[in-house]
Amino acid sequence: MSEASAGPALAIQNPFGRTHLDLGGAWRIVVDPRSPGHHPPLPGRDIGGLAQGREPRSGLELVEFAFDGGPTLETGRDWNTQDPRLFFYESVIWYRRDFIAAKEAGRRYLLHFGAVNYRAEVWLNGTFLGAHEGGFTPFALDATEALKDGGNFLIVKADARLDAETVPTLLTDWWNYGGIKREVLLLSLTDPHIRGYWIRLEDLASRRVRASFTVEGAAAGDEIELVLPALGETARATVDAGGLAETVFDTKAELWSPAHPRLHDVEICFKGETIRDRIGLRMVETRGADILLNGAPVFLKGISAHDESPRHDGSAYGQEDARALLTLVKDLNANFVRLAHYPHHEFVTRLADELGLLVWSESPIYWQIAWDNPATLENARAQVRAMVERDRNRASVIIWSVANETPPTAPRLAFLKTLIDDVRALDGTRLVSAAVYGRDKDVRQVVVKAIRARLLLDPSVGEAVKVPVRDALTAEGVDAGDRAALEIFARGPSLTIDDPLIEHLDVVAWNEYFGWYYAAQWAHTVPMDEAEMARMFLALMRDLSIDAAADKPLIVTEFGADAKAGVEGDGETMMSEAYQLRLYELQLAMLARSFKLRGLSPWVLKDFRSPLRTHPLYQDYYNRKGLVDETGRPKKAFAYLRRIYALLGDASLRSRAEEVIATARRDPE
Ligand code: GCB
Repeated sequence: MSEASAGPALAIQNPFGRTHLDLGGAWRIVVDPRSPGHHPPLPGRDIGGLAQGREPRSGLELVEFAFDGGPTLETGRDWNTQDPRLFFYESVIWYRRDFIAAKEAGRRYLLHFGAVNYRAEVWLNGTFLGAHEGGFTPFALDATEALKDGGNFLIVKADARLDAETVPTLLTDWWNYGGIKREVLLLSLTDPHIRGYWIRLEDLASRRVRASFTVEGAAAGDEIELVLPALGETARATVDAGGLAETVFDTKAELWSPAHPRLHDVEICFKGETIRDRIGLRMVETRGADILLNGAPVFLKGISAHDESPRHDGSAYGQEDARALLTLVKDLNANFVRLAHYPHHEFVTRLADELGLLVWSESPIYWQIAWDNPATLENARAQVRAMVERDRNRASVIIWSVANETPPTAPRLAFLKTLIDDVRALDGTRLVSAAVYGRDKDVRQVVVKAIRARLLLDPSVGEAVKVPVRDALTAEGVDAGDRAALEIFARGPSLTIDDPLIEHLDVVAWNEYFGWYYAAQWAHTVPMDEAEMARMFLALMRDLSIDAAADKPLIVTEFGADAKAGVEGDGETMMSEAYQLRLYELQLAMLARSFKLRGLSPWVLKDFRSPLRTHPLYQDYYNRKGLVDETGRPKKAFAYLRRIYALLGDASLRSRAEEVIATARRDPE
């Protein structure tokens, strides 16, 4: 098969639930910063490069690369944290694994990859099987032809290079961990076999369940059996000519919820083989500004988290890391976790099902993307599709998010609208969202106007400040002499999220940085230094309220402050735990005034690696907005949020506003 005609990279449902050979562990590698292995730099000569695993036939054949004698790396993990020389490495590494397979006639063999960041090309025994782009979602390549009964060699070129056209681009506030980061499994399947299935509650009152299957290979007329053994329920579906099968049945099964995360064992029987899974049944909808879970309003007490573990440096891997991360979330008394900014491992969403956590799952469409490039759109669509298809069976996942903090331009709207339509077509049973940053211009108009009005109304402020402030207001068309108008701006400013994208979302999600970035960002708009502006911002938060320009639920998906664990200070010392705590108190008091607020997921659970955070004393390549440090040690704000979430129980922040505010005041600094 030529490289151009290699088949599409289709994922397969529940790879661990299939007969498989685990190809994880140590693989031989070649670190290849300029990629000569693929295209030997000698014109007119082709010895097959690294991909073909070609050995020289005599001592007079020039070969300048080889796996043998070279180092190894563990797969299923990033490369950056396995060798200090690779910490900042963002280019190509070739991986090779030799293995023995027992190939049976009549079966189909797929190579499944949990995730390779960012681009993967795969050869089995010198045959090119296919390529995949996107560092956080699974793909599977057909290996039936190329696989040998006996010894095999598998070669993967992992390329972590990002650019302006990739998804995401090079500019992210997280580490671009490279490599074969998740599992590699050789799946042995019947022919035909079930590639995907989706079992979900369709009607709450009747407990009607719909189960859909996609079958690969000719199978029209064949029967699939779906069994819930504990309930003694069996449903049957017949495969049609297109390889699809569907069945609908009423069940006695109990519903899933955070309070009762009831999962049901299911068995899917086809061609003499059984796939086992554990499925929760629940309904999520919105009504006005409410999010309803199984018909009842739910308030999302959440936290955002990157896919890193408190157990070690680097990106998370394995069941233990998933447990460590979600244990911290449970310790916080949260019922909701925002898995930012890309799909985390399937272990995480499966464990969230078990633990009863509601999940926001997000695509890596982040900040600036090549909105006008059709290839970038196709890439984004494939990544979103893979995210949805992988986790459609997880009861925990209630929100698909298509993007984070993207600029409100027309090309971006068209791009994201395509993705939103895709998500709705793939899964009409969940809510669709995207985190917006509130248009800077509008935030600035409201808050800077309020601050200017406050300055003019304050008798202790001198004319040297007031004159330019008056001029600025006049230039914006505000009568700076109208005291009543100034009081309105100053006393109860209200900020309305009106990004045009929200019209297309089920849930409006807003990332805001009051008390952190905004004062530095807008200090130049008033004749004051940044510290004065920061104080005014903190004071303003006590009065500000937040709204959304739609009758939809609003959740604040980010706010936060960096704090280096153990750094002493007070409520006026940025980077200290005390400042972070103060910011959380002020934020919660502010958010408690919002009528539409139905949840929050502050930024962020744990300090995480970022190439943008270089301050040697406080950051050292960590974003320090974690409520716990990189080893999992809680900072002061962790205990505070934990107490608030306990206090809320099932109630909303607004309904307990007075107690929340009082708790903050009692809190020692
Ligand atoms: C944001 C981004 C997030 C950053 C965070 C920060 O708005 O969504 O990825 O890490 O701010 O710390 O600045």
